[in-house]
Amino acid sequence: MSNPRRIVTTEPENSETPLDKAGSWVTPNRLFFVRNHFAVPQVDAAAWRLRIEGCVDRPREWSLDELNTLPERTVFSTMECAGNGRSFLVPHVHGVQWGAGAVGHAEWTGVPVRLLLEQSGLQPETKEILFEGLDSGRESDHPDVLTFARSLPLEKALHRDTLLVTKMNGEPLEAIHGAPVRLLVPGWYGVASVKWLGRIAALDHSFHGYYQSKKYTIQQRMPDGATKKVVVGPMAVKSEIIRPHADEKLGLGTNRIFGVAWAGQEAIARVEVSVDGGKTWADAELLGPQAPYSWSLWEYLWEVAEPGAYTILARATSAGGRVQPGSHDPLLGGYQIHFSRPRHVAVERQKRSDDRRADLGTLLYDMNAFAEENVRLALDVELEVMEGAGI
Ligand SMILES: Nc1nc2c(c(=O)[nH]1)N[C@H]1C(S)=C(S)[C@@H](COP(=O)(O)O)O[C@H]1N2
Ligand SMILES: [Mo]
Repeated sequence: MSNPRRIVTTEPENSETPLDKAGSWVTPNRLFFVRNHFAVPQVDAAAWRLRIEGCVDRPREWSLDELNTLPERTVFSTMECAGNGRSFLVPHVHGVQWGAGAVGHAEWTGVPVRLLLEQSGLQPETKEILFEGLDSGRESDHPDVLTFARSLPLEKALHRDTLLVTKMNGEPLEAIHGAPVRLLVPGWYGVASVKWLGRIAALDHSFHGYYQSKKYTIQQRMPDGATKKVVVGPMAVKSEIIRPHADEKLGLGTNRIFGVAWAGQEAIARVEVSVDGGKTWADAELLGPQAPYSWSLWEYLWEVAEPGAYTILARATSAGGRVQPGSHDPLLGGYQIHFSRPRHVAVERQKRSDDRRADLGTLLYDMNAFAEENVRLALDVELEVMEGAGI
């Protein structure tokens, strides 16, 4: 079957979710974007072992069968690459030239990392947890062969929603997304969610590997005006317009503006739309679940009486009150590109033949079923019981 994703580079594959075709709350696996630094490693699931070492009383290795005896948990979470949208930056910034589609939303299932760390006897001096993938290769600005490795602050690593994922959208995790086991760090930029995990180490110091000192860092402005280099972590608040498409020709009357919005560890509280380039704003309607980690779908029914050229903008606000900015902060470099990007459309006098509201039902794809199941709540209860049993 041909690859339905939008290819950005072929070796290794870096490809985007075709957002214009995937207007559903959950992004199907075959459409979910791929971000690889190196070739996909060949991993034999039967021979695979996950080593836990460092500041622990009982270092050990886990096989897949052993891991599968521990209680699982399911989390819905949006994953976005920190470089998503880089191709829209002016001036040009070096790196993979992502359009808007290095983002997706999925149902992730796996064992909380915390259960393994607790079994290993974490020592009190532990500061960070290091996660290392089984892929390796070279970068042009580094002399040695590199592995893909990232650390997390202890608190985030021990959060019950930080998972060793084996299923994505209820299906076995695919090789390209990190099989047999990848990390999911919900609400954080995708770079934290290390694929093809081979090793976890408890560290009594902070880790400064290539992918969190040379790459995936931003400058942060301090209260005294100075700047400091920090590692990209939690995702910013952002919205993306899915319809109308760029340069789409619309007719007079009701036009549906539709999109997604996400705010990392927070839920989305509000999305506003402007059809006059940012002079005036009106509230969009949020559709379906608004939950921490998950993106929300939104729509705005736009009544247009006058033909002409229009500039549409969307602006998201998180539950905690963070507001999507109107421009890219240069201190962020080629990462965390979350400003409201104008979408230019033309409205013409003649009536359109298709009805853009008719497909709303299919766009909402099983969303109500997910909300009714209330999967996350059910799993909360289950984990509590297991923890009480001393796991
Ligand atoms: N081992 C390993 N893990 C990795 C990467 C990688 O290249 N190697 N890429 C990271 C980045 S930058 C992102 S955005 C996500 C993408 O996950 P996906 O390819 O499943 O969408 O994986 C992360 N985990
Ligand atoms: Mo990424």
